[in-house]
Amino acid sequence: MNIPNKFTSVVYQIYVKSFNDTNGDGLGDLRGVIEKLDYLKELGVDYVWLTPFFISPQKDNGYDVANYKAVDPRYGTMNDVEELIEEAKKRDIKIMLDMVLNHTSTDHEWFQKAMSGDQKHKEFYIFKDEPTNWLSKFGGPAWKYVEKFDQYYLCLFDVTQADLNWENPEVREELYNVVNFWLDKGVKGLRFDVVNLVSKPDVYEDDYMGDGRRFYTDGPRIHEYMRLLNQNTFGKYEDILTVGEMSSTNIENGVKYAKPDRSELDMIFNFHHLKVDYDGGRKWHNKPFDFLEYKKIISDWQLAMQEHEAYNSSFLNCHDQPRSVSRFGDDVNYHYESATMLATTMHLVRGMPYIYQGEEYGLPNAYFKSMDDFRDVESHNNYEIEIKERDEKEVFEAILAKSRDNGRTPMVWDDSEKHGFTTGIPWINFSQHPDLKSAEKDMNSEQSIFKYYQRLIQLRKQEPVVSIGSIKFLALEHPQLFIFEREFENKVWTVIANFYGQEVEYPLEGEIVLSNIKRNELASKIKPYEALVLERKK
Ligand code: ISL
Ligand code: CA
Repeated sequence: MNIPNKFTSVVYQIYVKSFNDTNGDGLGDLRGVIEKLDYLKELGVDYVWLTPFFISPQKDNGYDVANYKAVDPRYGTMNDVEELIEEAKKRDIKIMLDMVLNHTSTDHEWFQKAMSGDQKHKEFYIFKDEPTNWLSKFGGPAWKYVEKFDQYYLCLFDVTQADLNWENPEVREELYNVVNFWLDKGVKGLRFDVVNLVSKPDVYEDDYMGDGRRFYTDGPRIHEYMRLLNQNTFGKYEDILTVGEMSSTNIENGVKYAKPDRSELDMIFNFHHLKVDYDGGRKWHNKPFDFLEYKKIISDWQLAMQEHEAYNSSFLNCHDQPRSVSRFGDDVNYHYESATMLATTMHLVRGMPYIYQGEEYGLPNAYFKSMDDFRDVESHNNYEIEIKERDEKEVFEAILAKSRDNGRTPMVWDDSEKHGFTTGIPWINFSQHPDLKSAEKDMNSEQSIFKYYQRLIQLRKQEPVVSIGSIKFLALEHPQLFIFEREFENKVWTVIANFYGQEVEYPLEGEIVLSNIKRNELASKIKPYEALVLERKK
């Protein structure tokens, strides 16, 4: 059976800075990625997505690009990128790059020219005489005053990340040019950063109901822009995989972005399922995750995308999120079970699984001891804002739970002092979890999370029921179990996952395909954090 690549592939995300350092400066680098290609091949992934390594002042770790077509020397050289593409290709691995096209660094030549008064380049950005009351995603106002012009420029993220003016066709042309530059080098995948924010409204007005996002999220011309991007860049090729990172989008727009006959993108990331532990919708206010809400969001998105033949992405981790094993699992008492249970659900729903570095051996949250350990601009900005209003301890707890740095601690390759990540001083501390397990230790253990991921990846390649089967959800009201069925031709797989540390009764029927607790009979209760796949014929 010949199933298109899109359905059988798995993506592995590398946060270059924290992956593998080969020259002892404490920062991961491109040669470090080349060095680990065999490891990735062994895991069985098809694409490797690299977070930005372009020239950047690193105010937001490379998401503030100062030159899209040059490699930041701290990560390596253009030759390294070319070698990486080549070496990956030898192993049937394709490279996916991160395109940050909503904003540039204020160090970018375009912005520098704008600041020198060059009108053409001023129109590359969004300068206004009056600001609105919109808030930045990283805290504080979304406008920065420039005395020289007595004007403000829009910055939805850090003040050093100026939003580009996509209404200006010259800007779009320049950005197509950037994308084509990398496609010409043999890049086979593209991840577009916050790309649903690029269409800004015609009129800039104050938001009396929120932080302004409703005016620029999935903005008025967004679908037109996605089609134009497609036509002018990757759409000219046969085999480029695309994913758009969609900030606060909704199902209706999500379907549009990913519906194949609209010629926009292959798939999107949405984050609604990763906000179920935001108390009252506020990121820096913790609450235990709302399991019923979580299941409802996953099933609503899955079913809507299925109905429109649009493809999903499936993920719990990335460089902006706390670690799933700490957040939804139990990284102390059921480390292996909860890591593999979560992986089972992510790999067996309908869509392309994204594995984030370290996830494959259950890397936990950072568990840092003080704010000095944190590097992330969002964490520091919000800490300062929140302690003005609330108890400092409570704020620190929230940072511990939600900081993006949870996902940015270096890889723990082995049990040596610097964990095989570096010979120098790592730019950010290793996770301080008291029982930190290395990739090497996991690999040699009876219960290897890595080996379980290998199995899940193989199943996708061997079983059409995984890659192209239909999906339906069961028992959405069950307080403890996540249950769904996949179906292809006469084969039905039931996936049962216990999201909690308590046993629970549930009737079981069928043949065991996969079990994360080596279950060999159906008579007993579902164990803590158990995941089970059962097959029956229709
Ligand atoms: O984590 C967030 C803040 O709570 C999100 O809003 C996040 O910033 C959003 O998902 C956008 O992320 C992407 O663009 C940012 C960059 O900092 C992130 O690392 C990137 O993934 C700006 O380029
Ligand atoms: Ca380095």
